Amino acid sequence: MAAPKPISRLISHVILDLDGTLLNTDSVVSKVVKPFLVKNGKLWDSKKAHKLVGKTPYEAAAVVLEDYGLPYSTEEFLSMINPMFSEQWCNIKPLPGANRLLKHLRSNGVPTALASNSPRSNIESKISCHQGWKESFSAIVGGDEMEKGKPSPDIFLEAAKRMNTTPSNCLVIEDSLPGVTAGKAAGMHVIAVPSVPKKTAEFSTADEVINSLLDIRPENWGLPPFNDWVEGTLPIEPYFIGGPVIKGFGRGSKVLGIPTANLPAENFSDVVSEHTSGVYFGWAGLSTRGIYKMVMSIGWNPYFDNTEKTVEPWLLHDFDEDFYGEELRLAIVGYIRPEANFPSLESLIERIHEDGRIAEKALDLPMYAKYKDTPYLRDPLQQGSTTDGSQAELNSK
Ligand code: ADP
Ligand code: RBF
Ligand code: MG
Repeated sequence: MAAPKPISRLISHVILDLDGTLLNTDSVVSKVVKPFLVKNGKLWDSKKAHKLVGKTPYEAAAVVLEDYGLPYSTEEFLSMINPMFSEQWCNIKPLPGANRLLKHLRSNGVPTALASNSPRSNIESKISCHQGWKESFSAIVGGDEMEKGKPSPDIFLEAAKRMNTTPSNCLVIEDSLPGVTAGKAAGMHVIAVPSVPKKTAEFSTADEVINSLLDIRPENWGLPPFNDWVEGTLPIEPYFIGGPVIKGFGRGSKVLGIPTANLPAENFSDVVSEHTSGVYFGWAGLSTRGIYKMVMSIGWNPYFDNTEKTVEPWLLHDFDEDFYGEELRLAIVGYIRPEANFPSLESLIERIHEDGRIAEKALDLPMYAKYKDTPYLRDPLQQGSTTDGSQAELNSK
């Protein structure tokens, strides 16, 4: 990740975007638009979805109509689709790190505003589904309150005004290009958290580009640091995935000397897409062998520039043989760092070994060690994947 540019950091106020920054709205967009298209004899193309990021609902609707050649006016289309969206507001999940960030800003008394291209009433509905969110914002500005939405700076300028501060004191956190453009045009500091993978180069106007909210370092901006990192690791809400070990790219052992037991990501694509790419660790259960410490990457392996998001667990144990086809269960309990590119293969290998040492040590801490006994890891009969521990325990009974 690019280091923040050296600028004077006198940040006292934070302004957050909502959709794609705090909330995983994209998953609901496809849930609503997909069936609508099917009804109209069209097929949803997930590769076109990125075009909707950062747009006002009106602009996004116009793009869909044009892309799929639908015979409606933008107004007609919106009036048909808006009720379907309203039903989904509370199904939109917070992105990884969103709750943590809001809690942190709130408990440290950092005034925080929400500035979104969405209409004010939609914003209110969406945030009302999440405990503590409404109280986290000292100002909320919606797209319908201003003449021009992002990329115009107006929404951000208004947010600063309502917090009684000046733009140069404000740090904007945004996932979209129009949002980053708006923040810079407002004279603010901007962190980009692109929600479209592998497009970081387009965000060069931002002061910093990070992979997910988990990677924010508030102290870089003169704000109070997070204090939940433990020995180079960040505890996460554990999640559980598993399946038969499949063939990967055939380069883990050969090219890196680090075998990774690949899992079929399509079996739990919802779980994998919900979690940001990065290096994580936890426990691995192999049905006939036992439970082992594990460190893994989830993502596109920037060094190799893969086109598919893969799950690559390295079990921290020397095995005498391969175990393709065997059932592998993972309990993922903590985060180490974002995926990165490296100047050389040697530096990538060195970094992965460092990740291994961090995981090895951290997993002895009681807060992580306790998950070694999760029944899900041991039970060879339990199929599929779950996202939370209680469910995993229920299923394995
Ligand atoms: P592939 O590209 O097919 O995943 P790798 O070179 O990454 O091939 O090797 C992974 C395979 O090596 C695993 O599927 C597993 O059968 C075996 N293996 C042996 N030791 C380990 C280990 N410590 N961690 C992960 N996989 C291991
Ligand atoms: N690949 C990258 O391109 N960048 C990374 O930062 C990265 N980190 C990894 C961390 C761990 C703990 C492991 C096990 C793998 C990592 N890899 C990373 C993935 C590696 O490139 C992948 O396992 C091989 O490409 C094998 O397919
Ligand atoms: Mg592999």
